[in-house]
Amino acid sequence: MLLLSVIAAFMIIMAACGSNSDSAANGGVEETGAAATSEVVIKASNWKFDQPEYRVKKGEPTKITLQSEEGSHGIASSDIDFKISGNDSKVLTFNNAGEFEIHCNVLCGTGHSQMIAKIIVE
Ligand SMILES: [Cu+2]
Repeated sequence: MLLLSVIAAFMIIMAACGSNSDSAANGGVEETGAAATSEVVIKASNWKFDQPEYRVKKGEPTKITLQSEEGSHGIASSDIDFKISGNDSKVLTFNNAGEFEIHCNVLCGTGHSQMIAKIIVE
């Protein structure tokens, strides 16, 4: 009986871990092909993004547009599955609330490492 409950507890823990790792793998970011209900424009220049933080609504398909206004830049994140290069846009749904760092992922010159901002999912 004790053994059974230990096995049951173990399976519950495994199931919980399994569902967590699914959303952790991409940080809860999905590209579903759904029509966007809002848009966030991120403007990049040498060597900054136009805002320190960008806000998106959790669970809403959001069109994220990157405009490289000066120089060639990109955005990536080490927290979530998020990557846009040059002048491009993607419709993404952010399923996890939180603050996620984004940075330039194109070696663009002396200020490259200062090109850091945040996406706030709320
Ligand atoms: Cu850069």
